[in-house]
Amino acid sequence: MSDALQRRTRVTSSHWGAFEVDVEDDRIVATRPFAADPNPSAIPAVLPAAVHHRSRIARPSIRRGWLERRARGGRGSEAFVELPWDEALDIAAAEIDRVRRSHGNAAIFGGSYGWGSAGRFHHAQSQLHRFLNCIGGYVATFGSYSTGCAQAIMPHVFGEPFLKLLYEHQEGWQTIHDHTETLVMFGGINAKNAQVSMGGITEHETADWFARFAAKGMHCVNIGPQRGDAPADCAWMPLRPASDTALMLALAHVLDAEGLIDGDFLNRCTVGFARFRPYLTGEADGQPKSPDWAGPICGVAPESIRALARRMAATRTLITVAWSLQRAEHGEQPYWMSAVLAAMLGQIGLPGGGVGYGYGAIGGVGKSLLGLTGMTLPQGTNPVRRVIPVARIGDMLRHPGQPYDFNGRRETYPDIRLIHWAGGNPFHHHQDLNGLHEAWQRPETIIVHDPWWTATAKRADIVFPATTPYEREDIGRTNLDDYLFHMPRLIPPVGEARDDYDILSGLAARLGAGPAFTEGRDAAAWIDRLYADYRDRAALKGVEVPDLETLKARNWVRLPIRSDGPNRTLFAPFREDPAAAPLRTPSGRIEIFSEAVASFGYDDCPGHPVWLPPAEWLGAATAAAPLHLVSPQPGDKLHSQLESALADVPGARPETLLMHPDDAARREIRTGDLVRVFNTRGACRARVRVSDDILSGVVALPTGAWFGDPGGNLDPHGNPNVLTRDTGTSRLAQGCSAHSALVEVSRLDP
Ligand SMILES: Nc1nc2c(c(=O)[nH]1)N[C@H]1C(S)=C(S)[C@@H](COP(=O)(O)OP(=O)(O)OC[C@H]3O[C@@H](n4cnc5c(=O)[nH]c(N)nc54)[C@H](O)[C@@H]3O)O[C@H]1N2
Ligand SMILES: Nc1nc2c(c(=O)[nH]1)N[C@H]1C(S)=C(S)[C@@H](COP(=O)(O)OP(=O)(O)OC[C@H]3O[C@@H](n4cnc5c(=O)[nH]c(N)nc54)[C@H](O)[C@@H]3O)O[C@H]1N2
Ligand SMILES: [Mo]
Repeated sequence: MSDALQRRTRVTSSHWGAFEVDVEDDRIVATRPFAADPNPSAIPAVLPAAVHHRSRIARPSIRRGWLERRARGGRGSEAFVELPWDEALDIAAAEIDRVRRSHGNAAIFGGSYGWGSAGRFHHAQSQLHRFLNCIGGYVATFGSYSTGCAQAIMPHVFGEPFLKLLYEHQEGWQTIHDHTETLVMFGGINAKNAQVSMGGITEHETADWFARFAAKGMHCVNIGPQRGDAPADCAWMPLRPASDTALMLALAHVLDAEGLIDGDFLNRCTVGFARFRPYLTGEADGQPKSPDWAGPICGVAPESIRALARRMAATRTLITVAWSLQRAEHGEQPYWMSAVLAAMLGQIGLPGGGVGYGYGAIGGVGKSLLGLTGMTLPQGTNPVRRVIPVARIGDMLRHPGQPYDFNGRRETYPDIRLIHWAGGNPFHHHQDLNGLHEAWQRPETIIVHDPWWTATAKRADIVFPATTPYEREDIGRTNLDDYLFHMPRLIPPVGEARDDYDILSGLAARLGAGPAFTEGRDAAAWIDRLYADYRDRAALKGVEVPDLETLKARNWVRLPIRSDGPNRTLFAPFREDPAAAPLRTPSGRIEIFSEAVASFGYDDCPGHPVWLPPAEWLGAATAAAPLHLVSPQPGDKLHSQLESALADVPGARPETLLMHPDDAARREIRTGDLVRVFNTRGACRARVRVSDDILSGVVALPTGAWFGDPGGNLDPHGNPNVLTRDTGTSRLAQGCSAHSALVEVSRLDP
């Protein structure tokens, strides 16, 4: 700390970690790793170029057709007119007012999903939600693209909100290191993804833990389509995407057939095994879910399944499940089934045993920290009580007033006239972007704040240039990390950019909600208030946090909130005495069969986990679309952020498509070749890397390239979401199904 003080190092924090920043003449000129980070991410290297990039939005801009005639068509193709701030704010406020008066606030969509800034106060989505609540409310969203499916199904199984399960109750790395003998990783545990954590991650430690696991001789198995999803010294069991549930059922079948089930645990701590077992054995439908059955579905030898099941029963085993498995059609099933499999093994509640979700998905999972809450902008209450599942936005725009199912309820889509988005990029993150582009033409008005001319900003009517975190002061902290940052304002706003807070204050004032929104505070006064609240809460937990002036002088501090020793084990008290420490499920126990889920009557999510093939996977491959596309997170950035500057690196775009040598040879494709990746929904370019690190029949194209041309044309940059299917995971969860798509690939002549 004193070191940082003497060097006057200017450090800032971000979703991909802390880093040092050099500033000269009001420009960011270089970034360097943060000294205390054992494995710093390379993502910030491109930041100086991105912050000052020509793709920054310079001034408030309004689409010409909308400005002149309120024309709806033309989003994404028409030119913009730049206006002075006051004029643009007047126009936007008048339009918001018109819509709320003539159609009510339920005609305003403010879900605004996305990973805007890591700073606590200038969190764009929180700012927007507070603003919209102050002016009468908005249509909100449930869940995330990350874990929306799990957020709906897992409370039926474990009785806890999924995020609480994730962040407050999972085994720490130290406990895993000390107790786990077999680590079975569905979808791997990916150091590339662990670079990132929402709100920040200062010490990147996932890779080091795996080195220690290897040194200890822990048996680690990565089950999935890509070898690279886990560190190189882990065993790899290649598996066809979307077939995990079949494999888990077969493992369960072996446990059952060979007498390896923990009957005492099932009796004491679960309900419904007797209703599930006839399905497992085949008594119910004539099909035993045996390794011989699962083998061809999964592309795994039945003998390997038997061997793994026996090892899992004989050793302390932790099953981990990547979030990607539920970002797929029927993603409910592998999540539920993983809990059933762990229950049958009977190690839930023992240190280093049971099941965990999302290790490696973000770097914060697995860190054992004392949770310190607070420092979130109060959002008020939303008078409009309408919420759609977050990934159903395209469906909502296409089907106003139409019914849909969600988690046991029959709901109706609102009729959206105005969309207001800050801190997200739906034309990066949503599925079937050509379909979204069509649906996006329907609302009367679209308002977007972003620092850059993203594909979403280009498809808006009113565009407000937002500052980046480097152009404003903030506090960086998350309860998944043990550091606290003062994020200094490093440079003045680029162009005429304003903070989201200032933009929304300007709109609120014009809509008669100025005092309600600002409470008379400027940004600095809000930061003071949020910080003081955080300090008070920390003090209640016995943690001393420096005052704000001290933090400003120091730039950052490490908080004494690590609990690296043996930590509390998920479900240990429940395991000990389920009657005394019941779960919050209807039965108080883990639900292998859920009466609640069964009562919904959904054939795509019945009362216990089942194997359900998705519409698109290798088992349904066709001559026109024979390859399964997975679209993982990119290793060199966060989603679509910093993309404009990365795309300037020679040879960086289009994105790289990973392809197996057999699939490449059949198509006369070699490493470095440009290809067309296509299906009936769209097409994009990509550059191929041929490698046997991917299962034959599967191709991987990371997300994050900016979406170029709409329509059936060729997206030039390689955005996989021109190919993905816009469908809910099931009627129960309605989550994002990004990983369920079939495609074909052909060589493009140079
Ligand atoms: N095919 C496929 N698609 C996927 C996924 C997948 O696995 N496969 N994964 C999904 C998942 S899990 C996620 S989380 C989403 C991510 O999707 P998004 O979160 O929408 O992606 P980002 O690129 O992070 O978008 C953040 C936007 O906020 C802007 N921004 C940054 N700071 C600020 C600020 O201070 N103010 C304002 N106004 N704007 C700011 C950035 O410039 C950027 O445009 O993608 C989803 N899409
Ligand atoms: N560097 C970087 N890190 C990130 C992000 C980023 O943009 N950049 N985004 C962050 C966000 S928002 C999120 S939500 C997390 C996402 O974390 P995850 O959901 O865990 O990550 P993905 O990269 O989507 O997928 C991980 C791997 O799952 C495998 N997979 C796909 N389908 C299946 C399947 O059916 N079965 C099995 N067994 N495996 C399958 C693929 O091979 C893929 O590489 O990552 C976070 N981390
Ligand atoms: Mo995510």
